[in-house]
Amino acid sequence: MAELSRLNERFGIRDQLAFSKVPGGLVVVEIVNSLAAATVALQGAHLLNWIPRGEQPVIWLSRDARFIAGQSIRGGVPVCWPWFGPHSAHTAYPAHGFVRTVPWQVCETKMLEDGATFVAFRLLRTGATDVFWPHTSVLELGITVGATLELDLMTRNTGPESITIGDALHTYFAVSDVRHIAVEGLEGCPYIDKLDSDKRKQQSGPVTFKTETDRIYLGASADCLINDPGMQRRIRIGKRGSRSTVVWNPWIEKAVRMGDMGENGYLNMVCVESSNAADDVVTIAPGDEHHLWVSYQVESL
Ligand code: TA6
Repeated sequence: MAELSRLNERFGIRDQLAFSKVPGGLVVVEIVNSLAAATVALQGAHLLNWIPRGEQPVIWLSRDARFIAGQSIRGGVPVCWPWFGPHSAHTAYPAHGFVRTVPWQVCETKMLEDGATFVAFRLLRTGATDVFWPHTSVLELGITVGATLELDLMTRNTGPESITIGDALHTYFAVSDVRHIAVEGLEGCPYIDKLDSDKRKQQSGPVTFKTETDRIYLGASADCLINDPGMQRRIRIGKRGSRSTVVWNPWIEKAVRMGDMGENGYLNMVCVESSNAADDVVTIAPGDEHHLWVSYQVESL
């Protein structure tokens, strides 16, 4: 309780931003302003939902998501850092890095002039995190909740040597029916097919979904559009500081094996992940910083 009162006293914004606990005990920050509503868990600085006013939810969260300390939450926007996918050398290390299952601290909250709300989180460095990442660096995530949602993942290298990172905003978007959507913006891009022995292929036309899909698009810096006729909308994904885009849907069998996707949950989500993965990892010189920035916006079809 003391933690919540301390957070609300220091960072709360009357009628706009407040801290609470969800069943399972994780602390979340809930934001409601004139433009939108959102919830973020302090574990992993993990955005769980975003609903622009007058719109259907844009971010998908599994009905069977578990909110347990130390476990990743199915849905929302998990932050993958400082590697994407399996670790290249240590097979026992967690997939997608370690920061999505550890606590972050709140470092700033503010109301913006246009009515949006800003909240910033910083990764809490501990002995446990040093095991996975023995470098001195600062990791922060800034989130702006408004009619547009913006996320800015900042890595600052405060150490004496260059560091190389892979990162991703592993966003689960809500869709009416994944079998009837199309993702534009990746036409002509090379990709690694994770379901076909990492074979390298080239995208022709928009991406559509008829089966399990798991691809890393390389050198993909353009905006993407998720066209969803069933919801009569498209979601525009703008980005900077990201050279890869990962596209994923587990389909039926993998979803059942995962156990936390919810019945037929795979039909209502698609991951389009702005990232720096595989060939596109980023090297940051001492004193420098890197920003992986995204913006999400809903447009009518
Ligand atoms: O981003 C796609 C992916 O790498 C898939 O291979 C799939 O495993 C997914 O991430 C989910 O990973 P998770 O570790 O959250 O179960």
